[in-house]
Amino acid sequence: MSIARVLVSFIALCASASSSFAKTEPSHVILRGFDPAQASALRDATTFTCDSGTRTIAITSVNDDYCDCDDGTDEPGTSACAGAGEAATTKGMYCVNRGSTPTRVPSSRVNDGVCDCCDGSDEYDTAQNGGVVCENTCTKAAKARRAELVNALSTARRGVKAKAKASRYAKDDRRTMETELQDLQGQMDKAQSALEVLRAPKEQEEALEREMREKERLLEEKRAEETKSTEEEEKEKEANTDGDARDDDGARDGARENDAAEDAAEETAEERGKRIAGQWISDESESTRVDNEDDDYDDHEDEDNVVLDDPMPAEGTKTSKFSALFARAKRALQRARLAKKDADAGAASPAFPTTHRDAFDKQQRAVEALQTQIDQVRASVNRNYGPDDVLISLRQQCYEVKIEKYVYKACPFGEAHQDSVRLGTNTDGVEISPLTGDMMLKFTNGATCWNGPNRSLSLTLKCGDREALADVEEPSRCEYSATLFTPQACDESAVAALDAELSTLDRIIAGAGRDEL
Ligand code: MAN
Repeated sequence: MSIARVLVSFIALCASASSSFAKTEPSHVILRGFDPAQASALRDATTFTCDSGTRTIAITSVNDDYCDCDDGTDEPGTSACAGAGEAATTKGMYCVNRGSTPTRVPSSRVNDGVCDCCDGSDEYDTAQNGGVVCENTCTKAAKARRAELVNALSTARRGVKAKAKASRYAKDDRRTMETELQDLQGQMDKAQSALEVLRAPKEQEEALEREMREKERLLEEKRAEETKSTEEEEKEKEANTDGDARDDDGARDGARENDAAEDAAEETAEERGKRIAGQWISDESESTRVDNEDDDYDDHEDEDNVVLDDPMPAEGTKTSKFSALFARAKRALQRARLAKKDADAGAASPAFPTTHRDAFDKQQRAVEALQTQIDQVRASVNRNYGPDDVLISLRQQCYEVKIEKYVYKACPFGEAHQDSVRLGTNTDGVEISPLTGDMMLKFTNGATCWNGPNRSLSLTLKCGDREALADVEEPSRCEYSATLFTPQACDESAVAALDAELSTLDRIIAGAGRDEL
C-alpha cells in the first residue's frame, strides 16, 4: 500500500470514527459527475462500493481527488482516476446538460481548462482559483442537435425505403449470379466434351508428324554419313597424289639444279639474266592458267548435274598441285550442292498437316477462357455481401469523391484508388466492426508506400439516402479511412433510435422551457 493510500485510509478511518461517515463535503461535490440514478442512490449513503462489489470505501473518499477504486468509479467529478478502467461505460464525468442531451466526458478532461459539457460542469474550479468560466451553451447545442436529428431521421427513413426496394432485387441478383455460374458450367461441360472429341485426331496427326520427322532425321544422317566418307576418300587420294608429286618434283629439281650448275659455268651474265627471267615468266603463266581453270569450275557450281572429271593432267612440274586444287574444288562443289539440296528440301518440305491440332488448340483456348469466367463468377457468388446479401447490389459499382488534391475512387467489391495510385483490393467482402457493429470493407495490399506499408483503406458503411463516398482521411501514413453512405446501411432500429432521441430531446427542451418560466 502506498504512503498516500495509508494516509487517506487513516483520514477516512478518523472521519468515520468521529462522525460515523459524517459527510465532510457538501453533497453536490460528492455527487458531481454521477448519472442521475447513481446520484439519487448516493444521496444519503455513508459508503460507496466499487470494483464489482469487492471494495467499499467511505462516502467521503468519493470525489476527494484520490482514486480508490481500480475501476475508477469513485472519482467521476475529478481527474484523479484518469486512465483507470477506461473501457467502463460508466467511467468519466456525466454531464447533466440541462436543456440538452446528457453526455459523458473522460476523467482526463475534467477540470483541464477546456469546457467539454455544454453546462460547463466539467470545469469546477472557480475563476478565483484560476479555473475557466464556461458559458452554458446547452440551449444552442440542443437546437443544433435537434436539427441534426431531424435531418438524420428523414435520411434514415428514406434509406430504409430504398433498402427495402433494393432487398427485393438482392435475391434476384444472387439467383442471376448462380444461374450464370450454372450456364457457364454447362458450357464448360460441352466445351470439354468437344475438346475430347478433337483429341484423338490431333494425336494421330502428331504421331504422323513425329514419324515423318524421324524419317527425315534418318535420311539426314545417311546423307551426312555419305558426305563424310566421300571426303575421307578424297583426302586419301589427295595425300597419295601429293606424295608422288613431291618425289617427282624432288628428282626434277635435282636434275634442273645440276643442269643449271653446268650451264652456269659457261653462260654470260646476260644469258644468266635471260634464263632467270624466262623461268619467272614460265611459272607465272602456269599458275595463272590453273587459277583460270579453277574459275571455270566455279561457273558451274550452281548446276546440279555438273560432273567434274579430272582434266588432262598438266605436263611437267605442275601436275600434282593441279590435282590437289582440283580435288579441293570438287569437294567444295559437292558441299555446296548438298547445302542447296537441304535448303530446297526445307523450303519445299510439305507442311505437316495441322488441321486437327489447330482445331484442338482453338477449343482448348475456349475452355481456358471459360474457366477464367467461371472462376470470376464463382468468386462473386462466394463473396460475403453482408447479412441477407444486403450489399449485393453494389457489387459492380464504384464511387468517387474529390478531397483536396486527390480523386478517391472505391469499388466496394473491387479496388480502391487515390487518383491512379492503388489503395488496395477488397478480397474478403463485408466485415462487421466489433466496436460499432457497422459494416466495413477492407481494401488491402495497395501500392507500396515509400519507406512505409502497402497502402490500405478501411471503408465504413453508414446510413444515407443514396450512395456517396465521403470523409476520406489518412489517419496514419498510407493507411486511409473513409465512409460510404448507403441506404443498405440503414435499418429500422437505427430509425427507431433516432426517433427516440429526438422525442427525448424535445421533452428536455420543453422541460427546460418550463424551468425557465
Ligand atoms: C502520396 C499520397 C499520400 C501518401 C504519400 C506517402 O503523396 O499517396 O497520401 O501519404 O504518397 O509517401
